[in-house]
Amino acid sequence: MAQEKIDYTSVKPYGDTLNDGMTQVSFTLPIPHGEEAKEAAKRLALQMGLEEPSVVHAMDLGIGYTYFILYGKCRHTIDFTSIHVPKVESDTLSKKEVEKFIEENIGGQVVVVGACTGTDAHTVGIDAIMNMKGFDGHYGLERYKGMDAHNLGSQVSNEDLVAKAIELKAHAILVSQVVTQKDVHIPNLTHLVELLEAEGMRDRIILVCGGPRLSHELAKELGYDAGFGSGRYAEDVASFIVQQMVTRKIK
Ligand code: B12
Repeated sequence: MAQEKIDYTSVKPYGDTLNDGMTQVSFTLPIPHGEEAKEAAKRLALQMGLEEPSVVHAMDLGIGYTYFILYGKCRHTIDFTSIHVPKVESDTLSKKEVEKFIEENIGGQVVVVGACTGTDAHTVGIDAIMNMKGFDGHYGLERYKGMDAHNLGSQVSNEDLVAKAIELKAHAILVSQVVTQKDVHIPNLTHLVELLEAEGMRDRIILVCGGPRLSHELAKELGYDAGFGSGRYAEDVASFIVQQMVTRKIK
């Protein structure tokens, strides 16, 4: 089949044929299940920009709530060529390459301290990056030769994290923030930067945050060196840290 030419200045969702706009959405409304509910969902989908919406699934959630899945044709397009997202600018090396890089360019151990901070109790993200067994087939920093990784766990205060970084003479601090309700992560992440500045150590430490709703752009805005979101692995972070150490001459 010949590849159809795609106009990147005007793309829209694809279902069966290019540019048919076919889109699936799902949502819950606080209304009782029934024909009126389906009609309400369709009208809402129309307002969302979906033409010819059809309800393909409506499920009674009880207590007057209904869950819907709808299909429709998206009438909007997006200019893909106009999109530029700030991204972490470092080459991702494999675990072996990172280890070789440390041996050849750094020499000693790279000390990394990490935690999920504030009231946030979600340990899985920081464990995925730091723990020996890693995540999704990618080993964590604890398994890297040349890295001395300390995972402090969750609900760690910024004060304790900084104290540990000082005690261990850390080269990098990793912070995980998973809960972002009511923007609770913003003051918490900012507070850590303020503490590091007050200790006079911000310039000589690599400060990285991560979490499913954190972007590199936000991380930079808040005074971090990098931010990593979903789908990132230990090697992305390790590569960034070791390359920064060399560029910024952090010892
Ligand atoms: C498991 C889980 C829990 C468990 C956590 C157990 C544990 N030990 O971690 C429990 C049941 C305790 C829990 C509690 C709560 N949870 Co919860 N939880 C989840 C859930 C289902 C999965 C999270 C997870 O483990 N993901 C897997 C990991 C591997 O992914 P990740 O965290 O994104 O990490 C990756 C990247 O983001 C990145 N990364 C993450 N951190 C870092 C750090 C660095 C330095 C770097 C480089 C990269 C990095 O790398 C990782 C690998 O790629 C999510 C929903 C979901 N499906 O995501 C809700 C979710 C995160 N929870 C949520 C909420 C609201 C809560 C509670 C507030 C609920 C309540 N009302 O009590 C409490 C909060 C408790 C607290 N004080 O924090 C919301 C958060 C909404 C928001 N926008 O803030 C979510 C999204 C559910 C939802 N849709 O509402 N939760």
